[in-house]
Amino acid sequence: MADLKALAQAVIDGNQSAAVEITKAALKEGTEASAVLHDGLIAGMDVVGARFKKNEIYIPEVLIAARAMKMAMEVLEPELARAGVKPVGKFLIGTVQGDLHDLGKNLVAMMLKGAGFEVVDLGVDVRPEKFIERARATGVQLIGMSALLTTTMPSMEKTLKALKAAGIPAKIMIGGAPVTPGYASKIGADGYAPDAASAVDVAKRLVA
Ligand code: B1M
Repeated sequence: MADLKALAQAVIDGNQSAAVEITKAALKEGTEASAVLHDGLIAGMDVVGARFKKNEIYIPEVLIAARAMKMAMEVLEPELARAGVKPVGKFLIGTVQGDLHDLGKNLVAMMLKGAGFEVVDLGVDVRPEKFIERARATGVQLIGMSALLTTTMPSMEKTLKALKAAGIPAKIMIGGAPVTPGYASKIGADGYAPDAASAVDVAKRLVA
């Protein structure tokens, strides 16, 4: 039986090799990829976030934990994506300008792939011009923006306005810890989701 508590602890400790090995072992013995994700990796990162908030740990520890989670997520991604059959839509995603947080955005991208979306990931610190250029080049139906800082939320509004001004027809959805449904409607986004699982529901609704 896979020890997902040990996996959470590996993330907390920033132990990359343990995080990868436990993830591989759990998948090999048939543990659901979503359980590995939620009960192992996200559970560990939640503890890291709470400790960081209380100043019990600092940025280097958080970064090391985030790297461990990222390495394990690379192992998990094909399994999460396996459920997808044919693309139900094309989705362009990125973390907005000024913001370097990508774990949540990567999870959203993975879940979308798992749900059958073709995902174009622009990475982090994405300028509005880059969103416009890639949206034009790929002809996506949906664009997703992620922000984890209150100071980078205005980049969402700036990007959204730039996309509209450039005549990009794609629907736009936003998310990230500080983002609220109220903010989404205030800036005129077509959708908002609080987490990766509901992001899939919102995306499906927007392409329906
Ligand atoms: Co930063 N950081 N960080 N950080 N960091 C937060 C966000 C913070 C809340 C910590 C705190 O103070 N308690 C705080 C922001 C405060 C605020 O503005 N409200 C903060 C700060 C201040 C900073 C720095 C400014 C610190 C500094 O340098 N003084 C700095 C900024 C750098 C920058 O971006 N320019 C910084 C740096 C970093 C690290 C590099 C060390 C690292 C990021 C590593 C990486 O991402 N590769 C980091 C981390 C890891 C965190 C915490 C601890 C964890 C974030 C995370 O990955 N969560 C975070 C504290 C916390 O959240 N408890 C914190 C796990 C992830 C799975 O959840 O990203 O929320 P999340 O994604 C969720 C949902 O939000 C949603 O679905 C995801 C999955 O369910 N979602 C979407 C996300 N995007 C979506 C898009 C959608 C839909 C849903 O549609 C398109």
